[in-house]
Amino acid sequence: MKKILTIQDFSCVGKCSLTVAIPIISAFGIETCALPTALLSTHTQFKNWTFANLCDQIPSITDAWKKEEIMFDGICTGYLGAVDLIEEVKEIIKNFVKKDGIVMIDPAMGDNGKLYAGFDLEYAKATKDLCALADVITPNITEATFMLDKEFKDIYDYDYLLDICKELHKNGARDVVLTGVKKSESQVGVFCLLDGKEVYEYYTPREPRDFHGTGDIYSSAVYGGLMNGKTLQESVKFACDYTKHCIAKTLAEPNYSIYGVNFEQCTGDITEFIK
Ligand code: PXL
Repeated sequence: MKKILTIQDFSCVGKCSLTVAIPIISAFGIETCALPTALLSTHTQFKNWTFANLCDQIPSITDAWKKEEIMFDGICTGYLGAVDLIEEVKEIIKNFVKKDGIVMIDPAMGDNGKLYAGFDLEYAKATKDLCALADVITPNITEATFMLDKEFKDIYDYDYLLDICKELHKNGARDVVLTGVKKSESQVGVFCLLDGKEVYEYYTPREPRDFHGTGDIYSSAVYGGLMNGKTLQESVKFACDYTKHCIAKTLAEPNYSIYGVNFEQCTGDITEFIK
C-alpha cells in the first residue's frame, strides 16, 4: 500500500483542504498521512473565521519523523496559509519523499482574478518557488497569473493558456494542469502541458454556479489517480468527471450549501475508476 503525505490547512467546517484530501485520497486505496499547516474555524469564504498558524509545530514533528525514519511515496500540498509555512514545506519535500515519489503542488491562493483573504504578492512569489519543486502543479488561471506576474484574463485563447503553461514549466514543474478553464460559456475543464511538450485538454458542461472547495476535490482526485499509476491524462479526465458529479449531487439537494460539495456521495466513482 502506498503512503503519501498531504500538507494543507485544517478548516473545521466548509469541506476543503485536509477534510477533503484525506477521505478522497484514502478512497483511492492510499494511506493518507496529513500535516495541518493552520487551523481555521471555517475556510475563508465565510464571513467570520479564525486562523491559527501551526508553523512552530513543524520542526519538532519533522525531527520526530526523521528519528522514526518515516518517508513517503509522494507529497501533495494545497492551501498552506503563510510564507513561513511555505519555507517549511520546501524542506519537507526535499527530505521526506522516496526516490521516484510524486510531488504535486496545488498553489491554492485565489480565484476569479483575486487572491484569497490574507494573501499578497509575497505569498504568490513564495508559492511560485514552491511550484519549482513539483512534478505536477494544478493552478487555476488566477493563481497562475499571480505567480507569473501576468495579466489575468477572463476571456482568453489557446495561445494565452499555452504561454502560461510554458512559463510555469520553465519555472520548474514537469507537468502543468491549468484548472477552471472555460472553453466557452457552457464548458469548463483543464488545459494541460505535459513535460513542456504535449497539450491535453478536457472539458465538461459547466454547472450554473460556483461552489467553494471544488479545486481541492479536483486536485485530490488527480493525485489519487497518479498514485494509482494512472496517466496524467486519465487522472485529470477522471477528476473533471468526479468533480462535476459532486456538484450535480449538491445541486440536487434542496437548500444546498455553496460552501462545499457532496463529494462523500460520489466515492463509488473512485472505486470504479481504480478497479
Ligand atoms: O482551496 C480552497 C481553500 C482552502 N483552505 C482555506 C480556504 C480556501 C478557499 O478560500 O479559505 C482555508
